[in-house]
Amino acid sequence: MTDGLKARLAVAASALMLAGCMSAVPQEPVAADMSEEAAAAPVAPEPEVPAYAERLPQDEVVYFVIPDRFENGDPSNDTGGIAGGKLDNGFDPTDKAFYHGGDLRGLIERLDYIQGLGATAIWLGPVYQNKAVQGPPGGESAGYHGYWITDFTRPDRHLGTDADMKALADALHARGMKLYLDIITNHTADVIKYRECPDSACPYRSVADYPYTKRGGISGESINDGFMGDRPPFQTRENFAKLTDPTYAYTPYVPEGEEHVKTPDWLNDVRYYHNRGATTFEGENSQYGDFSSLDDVMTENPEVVDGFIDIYADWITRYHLDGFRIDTARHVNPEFWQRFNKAMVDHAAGIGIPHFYVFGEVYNPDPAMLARFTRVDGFPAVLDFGMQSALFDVLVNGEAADRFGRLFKVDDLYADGSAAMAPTFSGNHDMGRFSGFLRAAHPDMSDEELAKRVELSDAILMFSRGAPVIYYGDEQGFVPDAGGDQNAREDMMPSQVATYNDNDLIGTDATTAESNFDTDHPLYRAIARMAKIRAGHEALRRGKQVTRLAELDGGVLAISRMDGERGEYLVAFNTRNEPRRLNVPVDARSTTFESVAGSCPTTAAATGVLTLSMEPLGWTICRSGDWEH
Ligand SMILES: [Ca+2]
Ligand SMILES: [Ca+2]
Ligand SMILES: [Ca+2]
Ligand SMILES: [Ca+2]
Repeated sequence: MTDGLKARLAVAASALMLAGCMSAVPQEPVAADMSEEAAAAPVAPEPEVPAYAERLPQDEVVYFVIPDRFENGDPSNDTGGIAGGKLDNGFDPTDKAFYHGGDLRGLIERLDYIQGLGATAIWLGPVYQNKAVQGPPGGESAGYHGYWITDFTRPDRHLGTDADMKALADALHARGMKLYLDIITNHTADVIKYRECPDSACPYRSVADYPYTKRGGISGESINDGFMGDRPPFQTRENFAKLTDPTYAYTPYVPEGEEHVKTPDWLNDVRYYHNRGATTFEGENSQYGDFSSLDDVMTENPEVVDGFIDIYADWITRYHLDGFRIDTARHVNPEFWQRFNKAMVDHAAGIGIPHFYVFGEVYNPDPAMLARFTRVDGFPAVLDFGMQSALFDVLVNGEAADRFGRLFKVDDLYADGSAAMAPTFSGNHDMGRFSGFLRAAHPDMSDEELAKRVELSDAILMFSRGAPVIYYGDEQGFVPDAGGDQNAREDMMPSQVATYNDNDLIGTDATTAESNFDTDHPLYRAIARMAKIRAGHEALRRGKQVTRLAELDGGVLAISRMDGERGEYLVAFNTRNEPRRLNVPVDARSTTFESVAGSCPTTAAATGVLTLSMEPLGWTICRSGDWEH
């Protein structure tokens, strides 16, 4: 709250200063010695940068929301303006696979709640117009999640209008909060079908067995004469102009009546898609295959790259967005990202967004695989699936704290500064919630222990390197059924889904059948307290991280966040159920300490040693006295 107020005051102050400068301009005498050339050069006005935009990505606490599942601010848009029933408009609040009525107006109404949690940025699930319902007869589900886009240029009418989107962005910025939008370039909705298998997924047909220059296989008739393939150095307009016949692997077509269902219109041309059949998420097909029949875009084509740059730069311009979370990043070629990511960051910088945050979803726990996307594909950051995996191994599976030690040791694999601003998380809308992992692995675990372990997972996210992401509902103790995906996309507003409403939530007698915006929930309060500590100490957000102790057999992890040359914050986590008293290495200059959270001795036990007493599943932050120079 205080930060928000400060940011608002700062925005107001900078606006006043700008107004002052502008009125002063006419009286400004032109320097006599200024060369003619310099005097004639047009002065590009520096875009005004509001105070919130000066914060670094690692300063934020990010709150991830799926808008359909949050709050219904406008029941009149529940069917998205589409007539008919559930299979037409996708609305059925009793079915976890369909729209539930949440929208952008509802989200605006709940910003006090989100800001009160200590969140400083929202990661908003995709808001673009989706194909309302997809799937074979009997297996239909809806685009409530937003990942089945038809119109990339406007919000889905289930969620609201362009004006609602603007109102949300403005409301967040007025509070000094940032808005990150989930974007997709890998695929569109499932519109394109193949003649060979119109009602089911066609198996993948590879580039070598079904080359672009032969129809339907290596011995087929010659087509696309002179096309040199989709790889560098042939990713040129001239080369792709020769790819005119899309029947190299299958015979793709757009069903009648859907010829112009996608916007912008270029997306309706089947030549801009790979059309090679279904992905199994491995090898070549990971890049070229269709993800659940979603039309996989030919992102190697420079026209496609330009098209997506135009689409998403326009969103930045219209809503002054602060970042993008990029879906399915690993299913798109690196050359696409190299151009696209730079274009987004440059475009944002040009309109006064100096730290535009692009973070990719690379669904892989291996830090080496994650890091390559920061080094090769040009992602400023990637979602830290490695951290998620370590949290799981230690807090769910009981592995030793050294699991974290090994994780942090390879932070240097990432491009410079990227690990420091990686978005970290304990669960998500795809894999499920951390509470659910704990409950599934330990059905008999007490409510109290479950709550403590969830809180500890949040503490590790909050106080170690990176920007913590809280998945909406975690702070209300939601515990989803196993399986992730739809099971972990519960409603914050009163739910009508039976399989949600029978869940036993942590720290409350409430169920998801009620409205769950409880600012007294113990997990909400715990996260708010941590976020406040984080906001109040710059080193806990930006400080270089040093691993002090990551026990080989035990459960204690201790790290220092260095406060420049002034001192350090020793942060320790006890991931096991036993209390501990132990010696932890610290900087030799840190001789005195004070507690920021938990119990801290006031002096070092010996030069460079702090003796800590830790509660079971507790966490402690001890700040050193200022070093003498
Ligand atoms: Ca609604
Ligand atoms: Ca398709
Ligand atoms: Ca792809
Ligand atoms: Ca259930």
